[in-house]
Amino acid sequence: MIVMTELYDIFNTIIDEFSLKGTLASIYPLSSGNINDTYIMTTDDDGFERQYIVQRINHLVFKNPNEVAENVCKVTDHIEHKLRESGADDIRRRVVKYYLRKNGEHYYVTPDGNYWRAFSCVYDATSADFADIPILRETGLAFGEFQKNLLDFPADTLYETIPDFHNTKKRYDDLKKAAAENKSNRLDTVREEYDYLLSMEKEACVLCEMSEKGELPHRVVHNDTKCNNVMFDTETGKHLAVIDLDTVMSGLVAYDFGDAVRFAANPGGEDNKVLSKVYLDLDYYSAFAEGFVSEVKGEMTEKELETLPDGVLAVTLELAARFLTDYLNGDVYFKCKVPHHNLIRTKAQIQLAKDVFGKMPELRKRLADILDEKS
Ligand code: GN1
Ligand code: MG
Repeated sequence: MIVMTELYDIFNTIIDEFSLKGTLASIYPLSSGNINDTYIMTTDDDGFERQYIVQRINHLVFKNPNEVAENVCKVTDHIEHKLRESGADDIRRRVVKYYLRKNGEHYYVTPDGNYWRAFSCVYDATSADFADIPILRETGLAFGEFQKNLLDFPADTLYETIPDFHNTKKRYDDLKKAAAENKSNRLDTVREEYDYLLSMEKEACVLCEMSEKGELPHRVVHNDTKCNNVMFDTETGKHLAVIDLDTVMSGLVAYDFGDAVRFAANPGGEDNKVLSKVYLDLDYYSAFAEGFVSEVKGEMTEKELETLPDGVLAVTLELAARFLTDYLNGDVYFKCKVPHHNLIRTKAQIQLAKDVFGKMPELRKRLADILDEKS
Protein backbone atom coordinates (compact mmCIF):
# COMPACT_ATOMS: atom_id res chain seq x y z
CA MET A 1 0.00 0.00 0.00
CA ILE A 2 1.51 3.32 -1.08
CA VAL A 3 0.63 6.38 1.02
CA MET A 4 -0.58 9.48 -0.81
CA THR A 5 2.44 11.68 -0.02
CA GLU A 6 4.78 9.02 -1.44
CA LEU A 7 2.57 8.79 -4.51
CA TYR A 8 2.78 12.55 -5.07
CA ASP A 9 6.58 12.37 -4.89
CA ILE A 10 6.66 9.50 -7.39
CA PHE A 11 4.29 11.28 -9.79
CA ASN A 12 6.29 14.52 -9.61
CA THR A 13 9.42 12.54 -10.43
CA ILE A 14 7.60 10.85 -13.31
CA ILE A 15 6.54 14.20 -14.79
CA ASP A 16 10.15 15.28 -14.71
CA GLU A 17 11.76 11.99 -15.83
CA PHE A 18 9.38 11.43 -18.75
CA SER A 19 9.30 15.13 -19.71
CA LEU A 20 5.51 15.29 -19.35
CA LYS A 21 3.85 18.66 -19.67
CA GLY A 22 2.48 20.71 -16.78
CA THR A 23 2.52 20.44 -13.01
CA LEU A 24 0.75 17.75 -11.01
CA ALA A 25 -2.91 18.60 -10.41
CA SER A 26 -4.57 15.31 -9.41
CA ILE A 27 -4.22 11.53 -9.30
CA TYR A 28 -7.20 9.25 -9.84
CA PRO A 29 -6.81 5.47 -9.34
CA LEU A 30 -8.56 3.10 -11.77
CA SER A 31 -9.70 -0.07 -10.05
CA SER A 32 -10.63 -2.50 -12.82
CA GLY A 33 -7.22 -4.19 -13.37
CA ASN A 34 -6.36 -7.44 -11.61
CA ILE A 35 -2.60 -7.15 -11.95
CA ASN A 36 -1.12 -3.63 -12.37
CA ASP A 37 -1.92 -0.38 -10.52
CA THR A 38 -3.25 2.25 -12.93
CA TYR A 39 -3.91 5.95 -12.40
CA ILE A 40 -5.16 8.87 -14.46
CA MET A 41 -2.85 11.76 -13.74
CA THR A 42 -4.02 15.29 -14.51
CA THR A 43 -1.55 18.11 -14.91
CA ASP A 44 -1.99 21.83 -15.19
CA ASP A 45 -0.12 23.10 -18.21
CA ASP A 46 -0.46 26.89 -17.91
CA GLY A 47 -4.19 26.64 -17.36
CA PHE A 48 -4.62 23.83 -19.91
CA GLU A 49 -5.62 20.49 -18.37
CA ARG A 50 -3.64 17.48 -19.59
CA GLN A 51 -4.12 13.82 -18.73
CA TYR A 52 -1.71 10.90 -18.70
CA ILE A 53 -1.99 7.24 -17.77
CA VAL A 54 0.56 6.31 -15.14
CA GLN A 55 1.04 2.70 -14.14
CA ARG A 56 3.00 0.62 -11.73
CA ILE A 57 3.61 -2.65 -13.54
CA ASN A 58 3.43 -5.81 -11.45
CA HIS A 59 6.97 -7.11 -11.87
CA LEU A 60 6.15 -10.35 -10.04
CA VAL A 61 3.77 -11.22 -12.89
CA PHE A 62 5.76 -9.54 -15.68
CA LYS A 63 9.19 -10.75 -14.67
CA ASN A 64 10.99 -8.86 -17.42
CA PRO A 65 9.34 -5.42 -17.63
CA ASN A 66 11.74 -4.22 -20.33
CA GLU A 67 10.70 -7.01 -22.66
CA VAL A 68 7.06 -6.07 -22.02
CA ALA A 69 7.85 -2.46 -22.90
CA GLU A 70 9.68 -3.44 -26.07
CA ASN A 71 6.73 -5.54 -27.23
CA VAL A 72 4.29 -2.72 -26.52
CA CYS A 73 6.42 -0.12 -28.32
CA LYS A 74 7.00 -2.30 -31.39
CA VAL A 75 3.31 -3.05 -31.73
CA THR A 76 2.07 0.51 -31.12
CA ASP A 77 4.65 1.86 -33.58
CA HIS A 78 3.47 -0.62 -36.19
CA ILE A 79 -0.19 0.27 -35.65
CA GLU A 80 0.62 3.97 -35.86
CA HIS A 81 2.46 3.38 -39.13
CA LYS A 82 -0.53 1.46 -40.53
CA LEU A 83 -2.94 4.19 -39.48
CA ARG A 84 -0.80 6.85 -41.17
CA GLU A 85 -0.50 4.73 -44.29
CA SER A 86 -4.27 4.35 -44.51
CA GLY A 87 -4.76 8.10 -44.10
CA ALA A 88 -6.61 7.78 -40.78
CA ASP A 89 -7.19 11.00 -38.91
CA ASP A 90 -7.07 11.66 -35.17
CA ILE A 91 -4.15 9.24 -34.83
CA ARG A 92 -3.37 10.33 -31.26
CA ARG A 93 -6.73 8.95 -30.19
CA ARG A 94 -6.34 5.74 -32.21
CA VAL A 95 -3.19 4.34 -30.64
CA VAL A 96 -1.53 4.98 -27.29
CA LYS A 97 1.93 6.46 -26.99
CA TYR A 98 4.45 4.96 -24.58
CA TYR A 99 6.62 7.75 -23.16
CA LEU A 100 10.34 7.22 -22.71
CA ARG A 101 12.44 8.72 -19.95
CA LYS A 102 14.93 11.47 -20.75
CA ASN A 103 17.66 8.81 -20.61
CA GLY A 104 15.77 6.62 -23.10
CA GLU A 105 14.65 4.02 -20.55
CA HIS A 106 11.13 2.62 -20.39
CA TYR A 107 10.57 2.83 -16.64
CA TYR A 108 11.27 4.92 -13.62
CA VAL A 109 12.31 2.39 -10.99
CA THR A 110 11.82 3.54 -7.38
CA PRO A 111 14.50 2.77 -4.79
CA ASP A 112 12.27 -0.05 -3.47
CA GLY A 113 12.21 -1.69 -6.92
CA ASN A 114 8.82 -0.72 -8.34
CA TYR A 115 8.51 -0.11 -12.09
CA TRP A 116 6.54 2.97 -13.19
CA ARG A 117 5.70 4.07 -16.73
CA ALA A 118 3.56 6.64 -18.53
CA PHE A 119 1.22 6.50 -21.51
CA SER A 120 -0.77 9.07 -23.41
CA CYS A 121 -4.43 9.27 -22.50
CA VAL A 122 -7.12 8.81 -25.15
CA TYR A 123 -9.09 12.04 -24.81
CA ASP A 124 -12.91 12.26 -24.82
CA ALA A 125 -13.12 8.51 -24.62
CA THR A 126 -14.39 5.93 -22.19
CA SER A 127 -14.02 2.17 -21.69
CA ALA A 128 -16.78 -0.29 -20.74
CA ASP A 129 -16.81 -2.80 -17.90
CA PHE A 130 -20.23 -3.99 -19.04
CA ALA A 131 -21.39 -4.20 -22.62
CA ASP A 132 -24.52 -3.97 -24.75
CA ILE A 133 -24.99 -4.87 -28.42
CA PRO A 134 -23.41 -1.70 -29.90
CA ILE A 135 -20.43 -2.03 -27.54
CA LEU A 136 -20.00 -5.68 -28.50
CA ARG A 137 -20.03 -4.78 -32.18
CA GLU A 138 -17.49 -1.98 -31.67
CA THR A 139 -15.32 -4.27 -29.52
CA GLY A 140 -15.37 -6.82 -32.35
CA LEU A 141 -14.37 -4.14 -34.85
CA ALA A 142 -11.62 -2.88 -32.52
CA PHE A 143 -9.98 -6.26 -32.00
CA GLY A 144 -10.56 -7.29 -35.62
CA GLU A 145 -8.83 -4.11 -36.77
CA PHE A 146 -6.03 -4.69 -34.26
CA GLN A 147 -5.54 -8.14 -35.75
CA LYS A 148 -5.65 -6.77 -39.31
CA ASN A 149 -3.16 -3.99 -38.62
CA LEU A 150 -0.69 -6.53 -37.28
CA LEU A 151 -1.05 -9.21 -39.94
CA ASP A 152 2.26 -8.24 -41.53
CA PHE A 153 4.09 -7.89 -38.21
CA PRO A 154 6.49 -10.80 -37.57
CA ALA A 155 4.91 -12.36 -34.48
CA ASP A 156 7.99 -14.40 -33.66
CA THR A 157 10.00 -11.22 -32.99
CA LEU A 158 7.90 -10.52 -29.88
CA TYR A 159 9.18 -11.68 -26.52
CA GLU A 160 7.20 -14.34 -24.71
CA THR A 161 6.79 -12.13 -21.65
CA ILE A 162 4.65 -14.61 -19.71
CA PRO A 163 5.65 -18.09 -20.84
CA ASP A 164 2.79 -20.43 -21.75
CA PHE A 165 0.22 -17.70 -21.24
CA HIS A 166 -2.47 -19.52 -23.22
CA ASN A 167 -1.03 -22.97 -22.99
CA THR A 168 -4.20 -24.47 -21.56
CA LYS A 169 -2.53 -27.83 -20.95
CA LYS A 170 0.09 -26.13 -18.81
CA ARG A 171 -2.64 -24.18 -16.98
CA TYR A 172 -4.29 -27.52 -16.17
CA ASP A 173 -0.98 -28.92 -14.97
CA ASP A 174 -0.61 -25.89 -12.69
CA LEU A 175 -4.09 -26.54 -11.32
CA LYS A 176 -3.27 -30.18 -10.58
CA LYS A 177 -0.04 -29.17 -8.89
CA ALA A 178 -1.86 -26.57 -6.76
CA ALA A 179 -4.40 -29.22 -5.73
CA ALA A 180 -1.66 -31.71 -4.86
CA GLU A 181 0.18 -29.12 -2.77
CA ASN A 182 -3.02 -27.70 -1.28
CA LYS A 183 -1.03 -24.84 0.27
CA SER A 184 -4.05 -22.94 1.53
CA ASN A 185 -5.81 -26.08 2.77
CA ARG A 186 -8.87 -25.22 0.66
CA LEU A 187 -9.06 -28.27 -1.60
CA ASP A 188 -11.89 -29.94 0.31
CA THR A 189 -14.06 -26.86 -0.13
CA VAL A 190 -13.64 -26.78 -3.92
CA ARG A 191 -13.94 -30.47 -4.86
CA GLU A 192 -16.98 -29.91 -7.05
CA GLU A 193 -15.31 -27.11 -9.05
CA TYR A 194 -12.04 -29.01 -9.31
CA ASP A 195 -13.73 -32.20 -10.52
CA TYR A 196 -15.78 -30.31 -13.08
CA LEU A 197 -12.71 -28.62 -14.52
CA LEU A 198 -10.84 -31.92 -14.76
CA SER A 199 -13.83 -33.49 -16.50
CA MET A 200 -13.56 -30.77 -19.20
CA GLU A 201 -9.80 -30.95 -19.75
CA LYS A 202 -10.05 -32.55 -23.17
CA GLU A 203 -12.50 -29.92 -24.48
CA ALA A 204 -10.39 -27.12 -22.99
CA CYS A 205 -7.24 -28.33 -24.73
CA VAL A 206 -8.64 -28.83 -28.25
CA LEU A 207 -6.95 -25.72 -29.66
CA CYS A 208 -3.63 -26.49 -27.96
CA GLU A 209 -3.68 -29.92 -29.57
CA MET A 210 -4.33 -28.39 -32.99
CA SER A 211 -1.61 -25.84 -32.43
CA GLU A 212 0.89 -28.54 -31.47
CA LYS A 213 0.08 -30.36 -34.70
CA GLY A 214 0.74 -27.15 -36.64
CA GLU A 215 -2.86 -26.84 -37.79
CA LEU A 216 -3.31 -23.23 -36.68
CA PRO A 217 -1.03 -20.27 -37.44
CA HIS A 218 0.53 -18.21 -34.69
CA ARG A 219 -0.07 -14.48 -35.06
CA VAL A 220 0.29 -11.35 -32.99
CA VAL A 221 -2.45 -11.54 -30.37
CA HIS A 222 -3.52 -9.13 -27.64
CA ASN A 223 -4.25 -11.77 -24.98
CA ASP A 224 -6.55 -9.61 -22.86
CA THR A 225 -9.41 -8.68 -25.16
CA LYS A 226 -11.87 -7.47 -22.55
CA CYS A 227 -14.13 -4.61 -23.65
CA ASN A 228 -12.62 -2.49 -20.89
CA ASN A 229 -9.40 -2.62 -22.91
CA VAL A 230 -11.02 -0.68 -25.74
CA MET A 231 -11.51 3.08 -25.67
CA PHE A 232 -14.75 4.31 -27.24
CA ASP A 233 -15.50 7.86 -28.33
CA THR A 234 -17.66 9.42 -25.60
CA GLU A 235 -19.95 11.08 -28.09
CA THR A 236 -20.31 8.57 -30.91
CA GLY A 237 -19.58 5.30 -29.09
CA LYS A 238 -17.24 4.30 -31.95
CA HIS A 239 -14.09 2.39 -31.06
CA LEU A 240 -10.89 4.40 -30.99
CA ALA A 241 -7.91 2.54 -29.52
CA VAL A 242 -7.07 -0.82 -28.05
CA ILE A 243 -5.21 -0.42 -24.75
CA ASP A 244 -3.42 -2.65 -22.18
CA LEU A 245 -0.95 -4.25 -24.57
CA ASP A 246 1.21 -5.86 -21.89
CA THR A 247 0.34 -9.39 -22.86
CA VAL A 248 0.75 -8.86 -26.60
CA MET A 249 2.61 -11.96 -27.83
CA SER A 250 2.53 -14.61 -30.49
CA GLY A 251 -0.48 -16.93 -30.19
CA LEU A 252 -3.79 -18.19 -31.52
CA VAL A 253 -6.45 -15.76 -32.70
CA ALA A 254 -9.22 -17.98 -31.29
CA TYR A 255 -8.09 -17.12 -27.75
CA ASP A 256 -8.47 -13.39 -28.44
CA PHE A 257 -11.88 -13.97 -29.98
CA GLY A 258 -12.88 -16.25 -27.12
CA ASP A 259 -11.68 -13.98 -24.34
CA ALA A 260 -13.60 -11.00 -25.69
CA VAL A 261 -16.79 -13.06 -25.84
CA ARG A 262 -16.15 -14.64 -22.43
CA PHE A 263 -15.94 -11.22 -20.82
CA ALA A 264 -18.38 -9.02 -22.69
CA ALA A 265 -21.11 -11.43 -23.81
CA ASN A 266 -21.83 -12.49 -20.22
CA PRO A 267 -24.25 -9.86 -18.90
CA GLY A 268 -23.62 -11.00 -15.32
CA GLY A 269 -19.95 -10.10 -15.39
CA GLU A 270 -16.81 -12.03 -14.62
CA ASP A 271 -17.31 -12.43 -10.88
CA ASN A 272 -21.04 -12.34 -10.25
CA LYS A 273 -22.05 -14.31 -7.13
CA VAL A 274 -25.59 -14.70 -8.45
CA LEU A 275 -24.95 -17.53 -10.85
CA SER A 276 -28.36 -17.31 -12.49
CA LYS A 277 -27.19 -13.99 -13.97
CA VAL A 278 -24.13 -15.57 -15.58
CA TYR A 279 -24.69 -16.87 -19.11
CA LEU A 280 -23.65 -16.35 -22.69
CA ASP A 281 -25.97 -13.95 -24.50
CA LEU A 282 -26.14 -15.23 -28.07
CA ASP A 283 -27.05 -11.87 -29.56
CA TYR A 284 -24.09 -10.27 -27.82
CA TYR A 285 -21.95 -13.05 -29.25
CA SER A 286 -23.27 -12.43 -32.78
CA ALA A 287 -22.66 -8.69 -32.48
CA PHE A 288 -19.03 -9.25 -31.49
CA ALA A 289 -18.51 -11.93 -34.15
CA GLU A 290 -19.95 -9.71 -36.89
CA GLY A 291 -17.63 -6.85 -35.99
CA PHE A 292 -14.56 -9.07 -35.67
CA VAL A 293 -15.17 -11.12 -38.80
CA SER A 294 -15.84 -8.07 -40.96
CA GLU A 295 -12.24 -7.00 -40.31
CA VAL A 296 -10.40 -10.32 -40.58
CA LYS A 297 -12.36 -12.29 -43.16
CA GLY A 298 -10.17 -13.11 -46.14
CA GLU A 299 -7.06 -12.69 -44.01
CA MET A 300 -7.28 -15.93 -42.03
CA THR A 301 -7.32 -19.59 -42.84
CA GLU A 302 -10.63 -21.39 -43.04
CA LYS A 303 -9.72 -23.58 -40.11
CA GLU A 304 -8.80 -20.58 -38.02
CA LEU A 305 -12.15 -18.95 -38.65
CA GLU A 306 -14.01 -22.20 -38.03
CA THR A 307 -12.35 -22.71 -34.67
CA LEU A 308 -13.11 -19.24 -33.29
CA PRO A 309 -16.04 -20.55 -31.18
CA ASP A 310 -13.75 -23.17 -29.62
CA GLY A 311 -11.78 -20.26 -28.23
CA VAL A 312 -14.77 -19.16 -26.13
CA LEU A 313 -14.98 -22.50 -24.32
CA ALA A 314 -11.21 -22.96 -24.04
CA VAL A 315 -10.51 -19.55 -22.57
CA THR A 316 -13.44 -19.72 -20.13
CA LEU A 317 -12.30 -23.09 -18.78
CA GLU A 318 -8.69 -21.93 -18.76
CA LEU A 319 -9.49 -18.81 -16.74
CA ALA A 320 -11.63 -20.84 -14.32
CA ALA A 321 -8.60 -23.12 -13.87
CA ARG A 322 -6.32 -20.10 -13.31
CA PHE A 323 -8.66 -18.57 -10.70
CA LEU A 324 -8.99 -21.91 -8.91
CA THR A 325 -5.23 -22.45 -9.01
CA ASP A 326 -4.72 -19.07 -7.40
CA TYR A 327 -7.37 -19.82 -4.77
CA LEU A 328 -5.62 -23.10 -3.90
CA ASN A 329 -2.25 -21.35 -3.82
CA GLY A 330 -3.54 -18.78 -1.33
CA ASP A 331 -4.38 -15.82 -3.65
CA VAL A 332 -0.91 -14.90 -4.75
CA TYR A 333 -1.52 -13.81 -8.37
CA PHE A 334 -4.82 -11.98 -8.98
CA LYS A 335 -5.74 -9.00 -6.82
CA CYS A 336 -8.58 -9.97 -4.49
CA LYS A 337 -11.07 -7.18 -3.96
CA VAL A 338 -13.51 -9.11 -1.73
CA PRO A 339 -13.01 -12.20 0.49
CA HIS A 340 -12.72 -15.45 -1.51
CA HIS A 341 -12.72 -13.44 -4.73
CA ASN A 342 -10.90 -16.14 -6.65
CA LEU A 343 -13.50 -18.72 -5.65
CA ILE A 344 -16.33 -16.39 -6.68
CA ARG A 345 -14.57 -15.84 -10.01
CA THR A 346 -14.04 -19.60 -10.45
CA LYS A 347 -17.72 -20.38 -9.87
CA ALA A 348 -18.85 -17.67 -12.29
CA GLN A 349 -16.47 -18.89 -15.01
CA ILE A 350 -17.58 -22.50 -14.50
CA GLN A 351 -21.21 -21.44 -14.75
CA LEU A 352 -20.37 -19.62 -17.97
CA ALA A 353 -18.38 -22.57 -19.35
CA LYS A 354 -21.34 -24.90 -18.76
CA ASP A 355 -23.63 -22.52 -20.61
CA VAL A 356 -21.16 -22.04 -23.46
CA PHE A 357 -20.69 -25.80 -23.77
CA GLY A 358 -24.44 -26.31 -24.19
CA LYS A 359 -24.58 -23.53 -26.78
CA MET A 360 -21.59 -24.63 -28.89
CA PRO A 361 -23.72 -25.86 -31.84
CA GLU A 362 -25.48 -22.47 -31.92
CA LEU A 363 -22.17 -20.58 -31.66
CA ARG A 364 -20.84 -22.53 -34.64
CA LYS A 365 -24.03 -22.04 -36.64
CA ARG A 366 -24.14 -18.29 -36.03
CA LEU A 367 -20.49 -17.91 -36.97
CA ALA A 368 -20.97 -19.95 -40.16
CA ASP A 369 -23.93 -17.71 -41.10
CA ILE A 370 -21.87 -14.58 -40.49
CA LEU A 371 -19.01 -15.98 -42.59
CA ASP A 372 -21.45 -16.79 -45.40
CA GLU A 373 -22.97 -13.32 -45.32
CA LYS A 374 -19.56 -11.71 -45.47
CA SER A 375 -18.38 -13.77 -48.41
C1 GN1 B 1 -5.87 -10.12 -15.76
O1 GN1 B 1 -5.47 -7.24 -14.89
P1 GN1 B 1 -6.14 -7.45 -16.18
O2 GN1 B 1 -7.61 -7.24 -16.02
O3 GN1 B 1 -5.55 -6.64 -17.29
C2 GN1 B 1 -5.07 -11.23 -16.44
C3 GN1 B 1 -5.84 -11.78 -17.64
C4 GN1 B 1 -7.20 -12.28 -17.19
C5 GN1 B 1 -7.94 -11.13 -16.50
C6 GN1 B 1 -9.26 -11.59 -15.96
C7 GN1 B 1 -1.39 -10.72 -17.02
O4 GN1 B 1 -5.95 -9.01 -16.63
O5 GN1 B 1 -5.13 -12.86 -18.21
O6 GN1 B 1 -7.96 -12.75 -18.28
O7 GN1 B 1 -7.15 -10.58 -15.41
N1 GN1 B 1 -3.77 -10.72 -16.88
C8 GN1 B 1 -2.63 -11.38 -16.61
O8 GN1 B 1 -10.04 -10.49 -15.64
O9 GN1 B 1 -2.60 -12.46 -16.03
MG1 MG C 1 -4.43 -6.85 -18.90
